[in-house]
Amino acid sequence: MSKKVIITADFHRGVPGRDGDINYACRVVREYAKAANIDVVMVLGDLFHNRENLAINVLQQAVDFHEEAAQKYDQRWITFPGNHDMFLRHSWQINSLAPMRKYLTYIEDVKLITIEDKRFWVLPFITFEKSYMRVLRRLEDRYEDGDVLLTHIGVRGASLNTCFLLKDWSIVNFEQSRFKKIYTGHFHSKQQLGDGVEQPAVFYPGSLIPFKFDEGDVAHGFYVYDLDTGTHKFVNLWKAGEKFFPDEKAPPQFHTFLDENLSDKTAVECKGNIIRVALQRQYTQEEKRKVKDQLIELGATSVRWWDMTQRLEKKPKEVLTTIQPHRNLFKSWVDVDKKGIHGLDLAILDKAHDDVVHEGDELYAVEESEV
Ligand SMILES: [Mn+2]
Repeated sequence: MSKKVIITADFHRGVPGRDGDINYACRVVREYAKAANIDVVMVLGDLFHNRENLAINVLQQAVDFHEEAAQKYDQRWITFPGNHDMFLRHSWQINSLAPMRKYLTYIEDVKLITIEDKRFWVLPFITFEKSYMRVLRRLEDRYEDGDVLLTHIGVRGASLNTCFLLKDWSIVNFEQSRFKKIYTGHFHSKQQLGDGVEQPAVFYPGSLIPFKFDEGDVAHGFYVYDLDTGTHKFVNLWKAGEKFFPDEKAPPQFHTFLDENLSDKTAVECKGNIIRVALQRQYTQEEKRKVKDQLIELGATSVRWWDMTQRLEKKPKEVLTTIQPHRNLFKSWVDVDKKGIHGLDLAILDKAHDDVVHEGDELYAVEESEV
């Protein structure tokens, strides 16, 4: 049997409201590796989400996970800084991976690693694209036939998101590169650039799970790379998850449905997922309610609206970096109503509280603008 490694990226531990989903996804990778006798997992940057601070629960969950992967599963997880792991824009010196170094192999600089005679160059994220290209050229002086590059960068021509298929304007490209195969993190939708014959092939495994509609409607998962053949296959996270954790709730997919296609939708696309409906005309509240009921009936966990009649450029909404969890939004009302004379129904208020907080968590989880 030939030797394999897993190549994955962009876990973004710490995205608000998604701790459970991210950990589920990581556990799927770990379980898959165990079942397939794979003992090396390479994470192409952005293990953590927040550049400035790391919540204690997020750090502990990551430590627990990787300690277990190392000790109980005997797996070696290797990672290096993506832009989200870097505290400083132009240095790898301070980053969120350093505290993890006892639990995973953390590569803090440009480095060559060899696994079973296969050579992988690691090139962490570099903010200035010109600098990135300079470092790449220098690194290529030491290129040997068959070397593979592992990195974290936005490559020219790659798709920033699935909804608009906007192309990246970056100057970073591998058209003249000596590397034939490049695996990179950063963009969250799985994609390939270049055919690997005429031009080098660049592969994005994509984020383990989607975090917003821009990353929805496409498969998410990881690559299983064969060290002997130099080829890989893609493993769909939800399919693998179903196999290893059949009783657990999987992370939601983000789907965008065009209003005219709603009648074709079934539970297969809706169940457990977050749905956005693109509206091509004005809808009454009553009509929206009916659409929402239909989708909820099919198992959607949340329904959003996207007004296509006003597709003007909107300013991106301000991104909040810290969100305080609310224990009870309506507590102050109840506190004031000491004698219970206003007929406040605690059960209804608690339900309302849960709905509002859930909605908020999802909204802010999907509006982080930095990739
Ligand atoms: Mn990134």
